[in-house]
Amino acid sequence: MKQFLDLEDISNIDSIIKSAISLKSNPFQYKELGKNKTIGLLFFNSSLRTRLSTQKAAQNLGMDVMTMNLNSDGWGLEFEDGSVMNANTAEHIKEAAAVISQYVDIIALRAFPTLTDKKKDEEEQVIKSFQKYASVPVVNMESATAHPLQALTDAITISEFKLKERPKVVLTWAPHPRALPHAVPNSFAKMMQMIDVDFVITHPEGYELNPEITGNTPIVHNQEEALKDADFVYAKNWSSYNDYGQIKCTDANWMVTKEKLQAAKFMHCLPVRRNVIVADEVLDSNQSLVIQQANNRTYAAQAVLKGILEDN
Ligand code: SN0
Repeated sequence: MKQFLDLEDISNIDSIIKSAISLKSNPFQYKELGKNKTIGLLFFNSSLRTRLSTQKAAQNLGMDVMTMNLNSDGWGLEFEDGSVMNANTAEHIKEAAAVISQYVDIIALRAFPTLTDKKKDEEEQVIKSFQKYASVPVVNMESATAHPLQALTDAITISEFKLKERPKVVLTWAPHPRALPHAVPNSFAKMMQMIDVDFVITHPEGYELNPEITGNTPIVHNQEEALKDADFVYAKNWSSYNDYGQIKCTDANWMVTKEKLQAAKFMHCLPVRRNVIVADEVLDSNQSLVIQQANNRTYAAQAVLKGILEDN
């Protein structure tokens, strides 16, 4: 694997899932692979799982890790070409990416969307600029429109817990007090179309995701109907895509409850707002997979970093 900007960088989904599961059973088998190599984890936004699991994944491969919160600790970065930098930005991405590339062998990056400027968010300016001006591979730790490490984690988790060859997986929108990105549902929807599952999306009207991403996936506006006979229910809030970044629905009836879940397993990428997205009774039951899912973040990242170390 040359880089990991999005799911398209995975050449064989089954083999990377197998690789992650093998790493999970024997995490230190490639401890020599990353010896004397360094990964730089660069964050423009908050993180708990991504930061710790990617660090752990790199350490399991014998790598050294440097982490920096670019927003709070770095210079204000300029991304526009040719700009006259006489305002708030002190350093251009051209220098920053070239300099960081001399200190690390892999750059991993988190940069959330503005949720106000759709065109800019879809251009993926931050991660694309790092890719353009860095001389080392770039890994996406959640960009404006994609969270491929989470989606790989989710595919691993479904393959571990499925009880039938082709389980029914439902992605349900759920309420949230803040406007959230589309990255997680985008990547989850893309991934579910790459593996063998019966995939359905349910959300209130006005919450259609980018149709280029959802493709032929059935979209059902009646949540109860969508959840019928589900094996896995994946809850996630996202803001409106068409009315970009707006909150169109606050209907608490979209929260996932035990009654709605029936026999299905519950999944969420975390962090999750209890009793807003999902009821305590679900998270506190053995139908919830959220903790096991978070554990798989390490092995998804480790499989990706192993692939990058091997091919660079
Ligand atoms: C992020 C998101 O993309 O939805 C990260 C998920 C991995 N989630 C949030 O920003 C939630 C923040 C909140 O206030 O609950």
